[in-house]
Amino acid sequence: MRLAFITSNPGKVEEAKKYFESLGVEVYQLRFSYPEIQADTLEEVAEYGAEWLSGRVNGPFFLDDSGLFINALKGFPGVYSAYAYKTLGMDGILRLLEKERDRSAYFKSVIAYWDGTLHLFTGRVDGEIITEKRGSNGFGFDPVFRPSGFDKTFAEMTTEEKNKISHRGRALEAFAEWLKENLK
Ligand code: ITT
Repeated sequence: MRLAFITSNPGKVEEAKKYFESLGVEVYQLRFSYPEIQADTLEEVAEYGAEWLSGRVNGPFFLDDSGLFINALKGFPGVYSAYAYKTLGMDGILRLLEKERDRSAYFKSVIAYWDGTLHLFTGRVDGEIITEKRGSNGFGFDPVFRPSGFDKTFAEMTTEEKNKISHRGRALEAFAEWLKENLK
């Protein structure tokens, strides 16, 4: 089986490819820009994007909308993570947290799969924003996020290690379980 992943982010594709490799499913990147609406939740953004694409893309596809939610910043950047990454960057986020004692945060990922109807799968991982960047793997905010119970940041992990515990890995797991059940 081949699955189209609609995204502009090669880092996300790498993770999904690695995850599905062992299950015999081939994931490929399809670049097709779609509107990311301003909304309060990742679910709404993912749902709108998938519905919009459904009339324009042939065959089944999935997309992933994700974000970093920092508790001391009341959940910011959250749904604005891509924008915050481009504008503030990791250094800007570290500066915002300079005087904060509570550095807890979580990543959340929502996968929307379209096969004629819409299916949503979510995953979350808790952790903290460390005080300086560490590691060079992964993408986005990985160098400043250390998942709870681990000494390494996501950027110090291999894709396989990150996939086992990450928000996206968990959403992919739920998606894969569903596929196994429904494609019998
Ligand atoms: P597409 O929308 O084209 O898929 P994107 O990078 O713009 O790609 P999002 O709109 O979902 O993706 O934005 C999420 C942002 O949150 C992303 O740009 C990263 O900065 C950050 N992010 C999401 N998942 C992450 C992860 O696993 N590790 C590090 N940063 C992540």
